Amino acid sequence: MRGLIFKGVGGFYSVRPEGAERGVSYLCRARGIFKKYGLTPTVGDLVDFDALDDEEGVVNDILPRRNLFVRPPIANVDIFVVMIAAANPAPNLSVVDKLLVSAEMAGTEAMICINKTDLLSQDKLRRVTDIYAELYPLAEICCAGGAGIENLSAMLAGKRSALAGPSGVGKSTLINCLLGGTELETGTVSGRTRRGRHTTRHVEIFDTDMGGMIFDTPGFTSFAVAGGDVSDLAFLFPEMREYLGDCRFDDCRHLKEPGCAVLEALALGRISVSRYASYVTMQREIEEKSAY
Ligand SMILES: Nc1nc2c(ncn2[C@@H]2O[C@H](COP(=O)(O)OP(=O)(O)OP(=O)(O)O)[C@@H](O)[C@H]2O)c(=O)[nH]1
Ligand SMILES: [Mg+2]
Ligand SMILES: [Zn+2]
Repeated sequence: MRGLIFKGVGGFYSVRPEGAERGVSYLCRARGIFKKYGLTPTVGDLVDFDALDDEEGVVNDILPRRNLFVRPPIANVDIFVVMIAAANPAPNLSVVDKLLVSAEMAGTEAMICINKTDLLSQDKLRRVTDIYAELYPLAEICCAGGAGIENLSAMLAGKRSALAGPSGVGKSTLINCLLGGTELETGTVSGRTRRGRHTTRHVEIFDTDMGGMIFDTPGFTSFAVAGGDVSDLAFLFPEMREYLGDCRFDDCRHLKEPGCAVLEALALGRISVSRYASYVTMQREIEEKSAY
């Protein structure tokens, strides 16, 4: 049978057979051969599986993926929603940019969703929105009061959307908002450190009423972009792409090279200082990794 992995916890995969109604699922292990080839079934995968009885099964094969993310581990995503909070926790733009880069690497549509707009004035929010407004679709929402939820819901209608972002920004709260009747566990944000409490521990897919699916994922505070497979990081920054042919050196890394078109665009304010800082951090991380 064919089915969708909609949840994965500790080597057990919950698989819903294609065409089956909500609530029908098999708890599956992956066949031993997977480990041998370094394959890991991932939430979002379409798989071939055999039912052993009414409740359990074995995953035989993973059907070709449209895309795959390592952090959070998800597959076959239509739109990758980078979620942050206006405050509590304060936006970490370096994490935002890493997530956006991971979506560019996966070749997936990306957008930014800013929650908790009740906690910050429009004026202060603009410091963040000004950076991204021309780069990615933006949605401002307030799960607490409901503002912007309908608009976001329309943007995600019919798609497989994945919510990714730091712990405590409100990913699970948003899913509870979007899906009447769902009661995902949500956590508070620690008063002292202003960090989330890592309430969600595994990835899970939910059906939306707008004919789509939404992935809840565990939050995190920091991560490094995968090194080996990034050959030209600047291509993963949409605002840099147009300058890339114009640098004096073909192998320009856009760090300190003379005649660099990216640095020139930065000086002219066409590339934001914050985005460029993220680029430099990621480029250094990638170079350190490949030095091993
Ligand atoms: N003020 C305010 N608080 C909100 C809003 N949305 C969510 N919260 C609160 O933010 C806290 C964290 O929400 P969660 O939904 O657990 O966050 P999460 O992103 O799922 O966190 P992890 O599962 O740890 O990754 C909860 O206490 C929510 O009540 C909002 O719009 N405004
Ligand atoms: Mg959560
Ligand atoms: Zn350059």
